[in-house]
Amino acid sequence: MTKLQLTLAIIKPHAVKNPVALSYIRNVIKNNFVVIKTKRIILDTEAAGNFYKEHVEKFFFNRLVTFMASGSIDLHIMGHVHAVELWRRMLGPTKVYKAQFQEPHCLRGMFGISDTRNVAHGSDSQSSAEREIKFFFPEFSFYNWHTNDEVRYR
Ligand code: RTP
Ligand code: MG
Repeated sequence: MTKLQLTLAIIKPHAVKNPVALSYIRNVIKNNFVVIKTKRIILDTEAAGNFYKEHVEKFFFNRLVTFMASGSIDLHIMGHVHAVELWRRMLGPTKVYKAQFQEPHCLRGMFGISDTRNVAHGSDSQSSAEREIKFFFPEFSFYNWHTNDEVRYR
């Protein structure tokens, strides 16, 4: 059996609140990945800051953390042989002006509002995916999820 690579996708608060964006994104996910676990949560600013701690020195850190704690976010652990790269390709460039002008059909090109409100997060490597999945799903088993944890996307 081919081993699936896992990644973590987080739908950001403005997209969770937008029914058109949310249903489009959910369909893209469902049609391209095996969705293993999903969870809707609200982060407090401390947890959001922890999640984004690699960016603590950046000028956008406070607004990113405040925004990510401003409403519900949807977490998805999802699998594909090239999960990390495929999801980031579907998201498109971080900066929305680039997304809109260079790749208007990517998710950030279609639904991004600003560099902070750029629709969704995607792990940038397998090791980031592992860290991020453990951050939000500490009980998740990387070794036997395929036998115990797979759930169909609802
Ligand atoms: P992500 O982690 O969200 O999947 O996005 P990314 O790898 O493409 O971008 P990264 O450099 O990791 O930045 C994390 C999040 O910080 C926000 N950001 N704002 N100039 C800005 O205002 C700015 N630059 C980055 C974005 O929301 C990005 O998703
Ligand atoms: Mg990143």
